[in-house]
Amino acid sequence: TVAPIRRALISVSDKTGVADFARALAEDHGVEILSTGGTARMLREAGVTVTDVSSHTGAPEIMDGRVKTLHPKIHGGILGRRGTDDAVMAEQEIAPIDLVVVNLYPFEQTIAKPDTDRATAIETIDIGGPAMLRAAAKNHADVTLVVDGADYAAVLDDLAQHGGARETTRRRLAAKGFAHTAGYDRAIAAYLAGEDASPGNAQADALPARYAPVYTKRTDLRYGENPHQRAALYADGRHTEASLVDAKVVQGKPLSYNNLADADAALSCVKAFDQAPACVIVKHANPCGVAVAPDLTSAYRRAFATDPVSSFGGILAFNAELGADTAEAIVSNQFAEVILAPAITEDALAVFSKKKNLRVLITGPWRKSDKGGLVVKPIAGGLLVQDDDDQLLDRSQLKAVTKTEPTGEQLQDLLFAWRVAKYVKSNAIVYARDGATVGVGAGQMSRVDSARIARQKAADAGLEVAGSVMASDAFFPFRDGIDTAAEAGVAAVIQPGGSIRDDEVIAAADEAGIAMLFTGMRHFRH
Ligand code: 93A
Repeated sequence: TVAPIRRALISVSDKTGVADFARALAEDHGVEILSTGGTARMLREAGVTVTDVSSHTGAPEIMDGRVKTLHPKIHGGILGRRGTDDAVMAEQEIAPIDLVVVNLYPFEQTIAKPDTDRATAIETIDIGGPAMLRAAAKNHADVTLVVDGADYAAVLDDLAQHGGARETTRRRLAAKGFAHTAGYDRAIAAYLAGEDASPGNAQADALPARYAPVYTKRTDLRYGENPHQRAALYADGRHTEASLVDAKVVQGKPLSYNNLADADAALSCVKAFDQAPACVIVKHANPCGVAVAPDLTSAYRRAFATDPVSSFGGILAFNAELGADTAEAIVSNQFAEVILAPAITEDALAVFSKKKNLRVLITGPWRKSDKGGLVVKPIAGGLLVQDDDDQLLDRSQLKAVTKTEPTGEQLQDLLFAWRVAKYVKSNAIVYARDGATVGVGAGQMSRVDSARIARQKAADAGLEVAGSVMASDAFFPFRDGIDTAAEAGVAAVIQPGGSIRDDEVIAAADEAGIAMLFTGMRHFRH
């Protein structure tokens, strides 16, 4: 069935697009518009004819707006059952309200600002908005609700094509409304419980507000990890730097599920480098080449050289503005799935535009360290929640445990390799030299296998392992990992230490004349 829309109540904090929507309702469909203080003012300025809620109800907005729509003429107008309640509505002079357009005081955005005091936060708890929203959603048999400007078009479409709101539209919007208030109340509850005080509080009783925002669907994806899996992309609604969800997709086919997952791995790794231009190439969620260099083109060439075979169809991430020379270097050299950078010059975009299918993303700038996130992993019957692995290595904690100590250059490379290893799935082994990876061994069940694979990959790529350094994301349980490194000619090793066989492992390094540092910190990534 189709529900007519003759009278609408519009009361919104986020006023984006609402003037055009209201104008279309009034002028194209003859809808009478009721509105609250700020919204009414804004609509009038935009030339839309509006009736103030206060003149409609005969009750002024009072208490600095705390009570503006909480009135039987409003709630009766929304909740009245068309047919059943007609008599009482007539008797009480309650005019039906067929469309409710609300979005709430921006509570989460307000508390996210560091200078928000408690009184301001409390005043930002919307009461009238959720009351109308819930009323409209409850009575969706007759009433249409819009909480998201993205749905303005759907309502206008229904009006244009069906002369009112279709049942499917009303039901969908009602569900969306209750999801919205559910998230809103959860954020308030978490705030009052003091759970949002620390940025990523994995140990809070309830998931912290900042991790339990309302996820809204941004887009359906063609499929998930495999073609038989359905998938979609949801946005958490908060503004985050270098967001992949909000990144500008300049060109190319729509991003797939795997593209987005790999882009995320590439972005998080490249963000770890803030001292020099860096390039990260990811395949199947693992970096297969990483390099820092004086310029992005050299960084790209060296990252690619680590593993040209795996880099085919890779996801390439950069940490600085990407120019035409780098774009040329990529396009003339390889097939890539996704390129992403904080900024890309017009000239570079012109180069990329020749590759129609290549997906190009501009993320916008990011700050040096982006700390305080949570990592969530679903398990049977629940969720594992942990702080993001955002601890940086404290250099003063580094301990030289071998007879030889690393040279200055080796130390630089050890720190580079350690940084990369953090983004490689465990068991992670990274060989590196002169600010570039030489071989990456990822995701093996045994550490010595990862060491062998990294060495084999370096050999396949024609790279010399001798003289390079090695990083291991966790300690070596046996000396075999070091023996493998020694055979390959590795000069220095960085690893957490802490195995019961550390003595044996250190002895293996000493026998081979390898310098070894313990970090005291582990970087498992599963
Ligand atoms: O303070 S309230 O909880 N009391 C109300 O009666 C009320 N009615 C609507 N806040 C209320 N609203 C909210 O005002 C809406 O949800 C919307 O977010 C905002 C719009 O106010 P204005 O039109 O004055 O900008």
